Amino acid sequence: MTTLKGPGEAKTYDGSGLRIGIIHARWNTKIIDALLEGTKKSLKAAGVKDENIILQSVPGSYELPYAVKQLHSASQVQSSSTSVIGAAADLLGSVSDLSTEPTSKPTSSTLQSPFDAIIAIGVLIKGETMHFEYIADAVSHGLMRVQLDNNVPLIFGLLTLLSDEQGLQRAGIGGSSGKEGHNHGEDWGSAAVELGVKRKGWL
Ligand code: DLZ
Repeated sequence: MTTLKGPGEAKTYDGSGLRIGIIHARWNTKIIDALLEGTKKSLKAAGVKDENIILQSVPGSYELPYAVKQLHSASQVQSSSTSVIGAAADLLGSVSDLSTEPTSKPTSSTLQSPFDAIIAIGVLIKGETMHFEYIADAVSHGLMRVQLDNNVPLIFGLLTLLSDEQGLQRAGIGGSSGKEGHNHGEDWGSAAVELGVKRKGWL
């Protein structure tokens, strides 16, 4: 059934040749974890190999733009290297998730960046002060800037919510059953694959 909201019917894209970075904040962990599950599920359903899904975390959403920028910087440090992912790990600190060398060889489209697309995931929940507004605005602009500066698709996985329940619903774990709502992570995974594949065609 076609719904009013959502990305609409999309073709299935083959993600088997893609390398996808996921950077997520850890604030509001229960919602983040469910969103991550949904994201990885749709990446894998599209054929993205486990070893080509590179996961990294930062404390809060405010740190997302910097972390994404650092991942791209790895390519400038080590552009013709066989270990751009290793360079990304060095720049972000030593994290085991980032130390795995991807199995697929870089293509012409990935020579500029170790990734075909990056997904930035954060959950901001409004409190009693203006903190939420400032962070939501800064992170949104920061992520758009880093996307355009690096010419690599960046999927906007930042939820800006007025209540905890809104977040649980958008992660598919809402209501008294803990199963209500739609997991937006699944849409972000599909968007990353579509944009990663299309980017190769646009280059
Ligand atoms: C400080 C803070 C607050 C109050 N709320 C959130 C939130 O709802 N979601 C989120 O991702 N991060 C939050 N943070 C942390 C900031 O994003 C950031 O990590 C700190 O201000 C340190 O820079």
